[in-house]
Amino acid sequence: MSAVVTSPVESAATPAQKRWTVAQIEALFALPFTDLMFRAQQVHRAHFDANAIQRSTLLSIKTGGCSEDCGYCSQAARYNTGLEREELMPLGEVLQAARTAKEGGASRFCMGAAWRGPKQKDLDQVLEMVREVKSLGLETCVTLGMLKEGQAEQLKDAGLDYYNHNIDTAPEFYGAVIGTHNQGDRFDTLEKVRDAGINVCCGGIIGMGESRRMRAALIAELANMDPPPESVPINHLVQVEGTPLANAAPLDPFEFVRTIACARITMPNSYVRLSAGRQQMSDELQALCFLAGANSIFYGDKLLTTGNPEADRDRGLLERLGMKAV
Ligand code: SAM
Ligand code: DTB
Ligand code: SF4
Repeated sequence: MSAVVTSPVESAATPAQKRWTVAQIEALFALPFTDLMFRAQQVHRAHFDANAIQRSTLLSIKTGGCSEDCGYCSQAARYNTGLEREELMPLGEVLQAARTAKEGGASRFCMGAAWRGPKQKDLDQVLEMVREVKSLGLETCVTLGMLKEGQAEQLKDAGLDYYNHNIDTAPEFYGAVIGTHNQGDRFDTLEKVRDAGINVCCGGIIGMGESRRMRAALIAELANMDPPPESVPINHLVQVEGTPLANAAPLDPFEFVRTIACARITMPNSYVRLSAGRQQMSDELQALCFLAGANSIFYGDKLLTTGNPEADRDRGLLERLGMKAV
C-alpha cells in the first residue's frame, strides 16, 4: 500500500484543510477489499467507538407533489409513482411521531418535506415543529430543499441541530439525474446552513449508474468541504417504479461497501450513515457496512415514502453483532 496515493494533500489555498484528490480516492477504491476494510477500521477506531451506532428516525411532514425532477425520487410530481400527496402535517401529529421515536430509542428526529424550498408561511410552521421536537429532548434535523437568505438563521434560532441537504452525486453526473436545479444551488444552501451555525448533514446516492470515478468524485466533494459535513448519509438507490431510475443497472454490493469505507477514511470525524436501501440488503451486507465504518442508521419502519427494516429486526441485528445503539 503506498502512502503517497492514500494520504490527503495540503491545499495551498487553505493550508488548514486536507484536500483529497479524486485519484487518491480512486486508489482507495482499488485496494484489495480486506486492505480497504482494515484501513477503514483503523481510522474508525481512532475516532469513534467502533461498536456504537447512532439512530435517527425520519418523518415525511409534506409528501409528494414536488416541482423538481430528481430522477430517483418518488415525490416528483412529474413521475407517475402512485404516491399519494399529503399537505404539511399538523404539529400535533408530528409531535406524536416524535414521542414514539424517542420511546423507541432514537436520538435524532429528522423531518423531510418534498419542496424545492420552503415558502415563508410553510417555514413558520416548521420552525414551531423544530421548537417543540427539541423540547422533547431530541436532536432535530430537517430537510426542506433549497433555502433563501435568512431562512437558515430562523431555523438556527428555533433550535435546529442539523440540516440535511445532499449533493447526491459527482458534479459531472448531477445534470444527468436532475435538471430543475444544479449542484451549485445545493452548495449555496449548504453554505447558508454552515454560516448560520447549523450542523451539516450531506451525502449522496450510490447505484444510479455512475462510474467508480464518479463515486470517488462524490466522496472528494464531501471530504473537501471545509469542514466536512458532521453527518454523511450514504444512500443506496431505492428503485421506485415510475421514476427514470426505476431500472438502473444493479450495483455490485461490495462497491457500496467500498464507498462507505472511502467516506470513513476521508472523513474520520463524521458520522457516516448507512441510509436508504437497507431494506433491500441482507444482514451480512449491513454488517460489512458497519465494518467499513458506517456508524449511524435510520431507525423505524419507514424512510420518507419507502420501507426501512422493522425496528425489531434492527434491534436484533445490533444485538447479534454485539453493537450498541447510542
Ligand atoms: N426535497 C428535499 C431535498 O431534495 O433536499 C428533501 C427531501 S429529499 C427526498 C432528500 C434526499 O433523499 C435526496 O437528496 C436523496 O439523496 C434521498 N433520496 C430520495 N429518493 C431516494 C431514493 N429513491 N433512493 C435513495 N435515496 C433517495
Ligand atoms: C437522506 O440522505 N436519506 C433520507 C434523508 N436524507 C432525508 C431520505 C431517503 C429517502 C429514500 C426514499 C424515500 O423513502 O422516499
Ligand atoms: Fe423534490 Fe427533494 Fe424529491 Fe428532488 S429529492 S424531487 S427536491 S423531494
